[in-house]
Amino acid sequence: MPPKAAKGKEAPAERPILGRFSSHLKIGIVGLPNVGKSTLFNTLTKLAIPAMNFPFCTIEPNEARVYVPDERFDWLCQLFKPKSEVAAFLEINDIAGLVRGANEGQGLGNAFLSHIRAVDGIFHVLRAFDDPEVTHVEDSVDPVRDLEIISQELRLKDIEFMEKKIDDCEKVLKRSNAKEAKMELECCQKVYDWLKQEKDVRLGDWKTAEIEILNTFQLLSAKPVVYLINMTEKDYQRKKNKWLAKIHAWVQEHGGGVLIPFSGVLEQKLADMPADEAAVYCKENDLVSALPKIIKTGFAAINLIYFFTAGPDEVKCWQIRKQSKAPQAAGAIHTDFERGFICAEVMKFDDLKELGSESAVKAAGKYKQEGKNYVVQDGDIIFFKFNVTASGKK
Ligand SMILES: Nc1nc2c(ncn2[C@@H]2O[C@H](COP(=O)(O)OP(=O)(O)OP(=O)(O)O)[C@@H](O)[C@H]2O)c(=O)[nH]1
Ligand SMILES: [Mg+2]
Repeated sequence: MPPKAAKGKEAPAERPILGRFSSHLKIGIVGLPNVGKSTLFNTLTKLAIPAMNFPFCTIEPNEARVYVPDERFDWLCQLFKPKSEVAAFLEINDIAGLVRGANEGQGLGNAFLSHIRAVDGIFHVLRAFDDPEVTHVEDSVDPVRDLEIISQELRLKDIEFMEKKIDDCEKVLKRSNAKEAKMELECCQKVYDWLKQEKDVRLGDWKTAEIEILNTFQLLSAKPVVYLINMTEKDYQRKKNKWLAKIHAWVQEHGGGVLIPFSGVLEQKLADMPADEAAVYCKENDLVSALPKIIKTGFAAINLIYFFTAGPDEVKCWQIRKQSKAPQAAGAIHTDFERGFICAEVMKFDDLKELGSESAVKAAGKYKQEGKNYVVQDGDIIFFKFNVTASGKK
């Protein structure tokens, strides 16, 4: 048996996450032209109707912030009836359709690919609906072929990027024999070979040092993907579509991932109805909008979580990256909180819900003081203690 970890020592740190180190992350809607990307994006943004209690904020015509629905947040707001309520949000970008050959500049080509580079995760929209009225760039509906096209385009662009990087590293090495440059070259070659085997960077088992190098590249095939399957309302309602099993098999063969069926037409219809009418329509037809699931899944896919601060003044979701430790999480509120961090007082949402009040949680011994190595968990309710005088302020 391995020796017991000394008291106060934490388990070995998890490997860093592939992707930008930031809590301002976004997800992009990607797919072939005419598969329903903008329809999906527009229905998401239409949820701004205040009556639906689902506000959003448009940044650019093709960028929106959509609030993340969360029953825990709603429950906390009910409990504290705060003056201010701040939910978590997901930033979504609608990206123009990609075509075969984009990596060589076809269609919007490089501009398109640079838009993908700027996001942290991908909603890959697949067309699984037949409609002779809606043209298909590849002339027939075949989402499995489309999966191949898109994933290949992204990898080809990464290969091109890695070729340049390898070139750069070799140039640097000619001038000096720096250890870092050598390490970077080795890593680049490894990634390049991986891509050449038609594998996405996201699926590699990279070492910590390699991930640190990879995170400076923003490779397209390194980004997490959620597959959204656009089908007719009828197929969505009966949960059957002839492509589903094939798409599922393809995704499993390519490293796995989350698949979410939805119907663009249905979501559009619901978004165009008054909220009460939409609710009746869903009930009568035994339907549930897929949008909340899409938003929640996208948020988690780009490695974001949030913790709550909750009281009569404000109930707020603070977005942080998964694996953040308590001082970093405190820094999301204010840099002073991070600098002068003393401890985090943490309640688990489920405990508060079960016991009903903070004092009951305390009485049950479930109100915990956590130190600087505590890894914050999604849904933690936290009160930070910090020493402001450390920063020279009162
Ligand atoms: N029948 C049917 N048509 C749809 C569905 N979703 C979108 N469409 C139609 O398909 C066409 C293209 O939809 P968009 O949402 O603009 O497609 P897009 O993927 O954004 O296309 P690009 O921006 O050109 O890449 C429009 O005429 C939509 O009305 C769907 O679920 N079923
Ligand atoms: Mg579009």
